[in-house]
Amino acid sequence: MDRLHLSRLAALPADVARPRYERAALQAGIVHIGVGAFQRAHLAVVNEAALHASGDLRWGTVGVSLRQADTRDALMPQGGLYTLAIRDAAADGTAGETLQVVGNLLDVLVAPEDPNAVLERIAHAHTRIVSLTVTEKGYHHHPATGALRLDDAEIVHDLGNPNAPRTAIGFIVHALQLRRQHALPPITLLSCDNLPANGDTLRGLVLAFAEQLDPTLREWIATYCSFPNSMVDRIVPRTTDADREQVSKRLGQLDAWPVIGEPFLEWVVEDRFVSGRPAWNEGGARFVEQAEPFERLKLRMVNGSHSALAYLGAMAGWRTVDRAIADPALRAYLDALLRDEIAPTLPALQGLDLNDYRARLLQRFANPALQHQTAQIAMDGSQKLPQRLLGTVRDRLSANAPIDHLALAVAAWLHYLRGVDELGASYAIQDPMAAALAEQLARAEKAGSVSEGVALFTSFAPVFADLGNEPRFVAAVAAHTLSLKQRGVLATLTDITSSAGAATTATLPASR
Ligand code: CS2
Repeated sequence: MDRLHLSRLAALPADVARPRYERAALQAGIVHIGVGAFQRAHLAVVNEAALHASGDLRWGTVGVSLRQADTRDALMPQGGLYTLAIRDAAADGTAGETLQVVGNLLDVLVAPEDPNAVLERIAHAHTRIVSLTVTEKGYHHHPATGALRLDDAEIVHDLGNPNAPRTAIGFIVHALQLRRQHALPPITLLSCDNLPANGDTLRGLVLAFAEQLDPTLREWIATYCSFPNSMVDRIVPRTTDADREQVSKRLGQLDAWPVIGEPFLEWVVEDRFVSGRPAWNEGGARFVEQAEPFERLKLRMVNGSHSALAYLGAMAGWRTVDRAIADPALRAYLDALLRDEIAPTLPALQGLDLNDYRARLLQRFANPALQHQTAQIAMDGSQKLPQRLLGTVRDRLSANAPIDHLALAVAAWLHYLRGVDELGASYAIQDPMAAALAEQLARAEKAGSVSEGVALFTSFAPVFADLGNEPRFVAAVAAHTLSLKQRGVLATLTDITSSAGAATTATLPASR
């Protein structure tokens, strides 16, 4: 089979969408750090629509991989082209799929192979935006406070190695130094990760790093560069070999790394771009003055419930999100969590009906065509829980409101950290704090009672900060931890949903 390539676009089936702008004239105005499946299924597609609608060819993308060469090796033989497969299922269960070949990725740089090429690209005259999807742990910050971890080995390395940094923060700051030295215009640094106030957080980290190097550089960045906050939303499961085969078969050309996504897409961005921006509104992005309320909505509703589902689902032996949510007790629990404990902590947003948002979200999770693995969402819990669940817990505690469902999600994380599910299958804990968490868990398990153990575990400040001192929180997590240990996920879910009076849970949960 021929490889997907610009020279073969005309041979693609008629129903496959493809670039219609003059690809050869596209400049690289955007450098994207963390060119993984999410960026390719979200930002890049919105950017593609902007290119089609505006014809402004300044906005091609150069991707940067901070660790591995696999994306570059898969995509560059295809001239940077790849396919996005949008998958959904009709009411009768038959899966539907639409394909689009995306063309605005011009190059992929592999940072460890040639860090200087990355620095030069960011410090290039054509570069106007550096966007990031490096996941929560890619920021090397304290998850509970957002402060830069100056004791982090990679950050220490990057402070001392201006020509060969390893982290996104290191590359950005050293490259901004070059831009300043070369008297190039400032740029916009756009975080698109699932962090609260992601732009402000990135700004704080970049300035803290720059301060260590050169306070005048810090000043230059603070004065001239911008860091818009943004909310991104689209479920993008990891691509499998079966996906590669299926997409290539439909294309009639081999695509070594297509990406898969759901139909839903949201992007809300603060309109603060110091050197211009693409017409992303043409691809569905919404430019606003303040993104914080949208971020909070998304992190708490989508990601909070996603993590709760992932830990409970993984422990019960449900490997995919759609399988987990097909269980009536789990679905009733998530519904109640969203409606009764998360939604009341959110500010009113004009034009937004939280009931519709919740119903649509549960429908998104039920999409059987995505095969989104619970294990994928379960990873990196230490980096995710603070903004997904613990901020909500804090707000509920100060309002003296119930936290029972939220506490079950936290207990499910503890339960998951044991490393063996209820069917006896063991798995590795993937988390940058895995060693510290394992130590904390071992100490907790040696405690005299489950309550004392949970009190010990929740004293782990990098994740829980002050929450370990909240007796109501600790007691609620302990009660659920005990139930999960003794009776398992299904019985615990049935208890919580029936005690909350949820009418929908009269039926017994289906078998796994
Ligand atoms: C998920 C997110 O992997 C995870 O932790 O919760 O990637 C989620 O699918 C996206 O944020 C949805 O926009």
